[in-house]
Amino acid sequence: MYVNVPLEERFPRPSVMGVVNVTPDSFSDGGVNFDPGDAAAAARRLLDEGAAIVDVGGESTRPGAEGVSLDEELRRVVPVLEALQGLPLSIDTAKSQVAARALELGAELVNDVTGLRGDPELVGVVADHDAYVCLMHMQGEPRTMQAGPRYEDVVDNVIDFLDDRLSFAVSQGIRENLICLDPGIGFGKTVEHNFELLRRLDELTALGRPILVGISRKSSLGKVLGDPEAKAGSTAASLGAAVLAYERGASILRAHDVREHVEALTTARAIVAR
Ligand code: HH2
Repeated sequence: MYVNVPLEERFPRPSVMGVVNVTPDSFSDGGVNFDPGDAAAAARRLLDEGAAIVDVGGESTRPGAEGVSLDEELRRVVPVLEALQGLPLSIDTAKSQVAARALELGAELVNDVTGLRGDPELVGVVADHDAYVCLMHMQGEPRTMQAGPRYEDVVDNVIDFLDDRLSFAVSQGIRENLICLDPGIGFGKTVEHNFELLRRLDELTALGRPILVGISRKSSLGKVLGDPEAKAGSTAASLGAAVLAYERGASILRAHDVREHVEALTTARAIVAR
């Protein structure tokens, strides 16, 4: 057992979380890193480019995605984690056995898009390892979440949800200072819901925990540029959104194009921070 420093010290604002999807079907990099050697090389490159941590995922959560079995998810991510031992890694999973294996192999952070609602064993695994955790908001589940998402007030609803999940995690033995929160851009949300969450991000930071934002390449960015059928957005559009999210309080930006994000956010920080 090791003791982690508070998440806000480990990931000073702004930090970049690089993304490596070991999947055949992720919306932006599906198939590119399905081979474990390619995935490990990609992760090393993202760390060289300045990522504070690399998020390794074996299950796509894009709209419409079907889940994968435990065996298949382990088969995808374990060789990659083994090849990267000793490097700063996060595991993007909702499965307790995948998280446990990743933490044994040295991963620091569990990134659970279900906010600890998917697998009842996961909260205990995170607590036992004293690991960092990201709790994300999602309405519905990936297969159906983009079929007419509705909210009374998207920001108020997301705040209530994240507050509840934060209390739950702490009640189950996870130290509060190891937790970050994520509004879940694109997870059961329209373009306007996503943009309202970013516009009012200061209301989420008032929860008192660092906020992680993942908008990199998401379809809202393609849609706002005029393609209503867009499945992804460009790097330039991602950078515009990331800089704005940082300026409104985001701590960690989850991104595919790490070098560009580090350059943009370093510049933004030099302008904003005194
Ligand atoms: N977005 C994706 C996956 N995991 N985790 C957090 N905390 N926040 C996010 O916004 C987030 C996430 C979706 O992006 P990607 O991993 O590129 O695609 P896919 O789910 O298709 O693998």
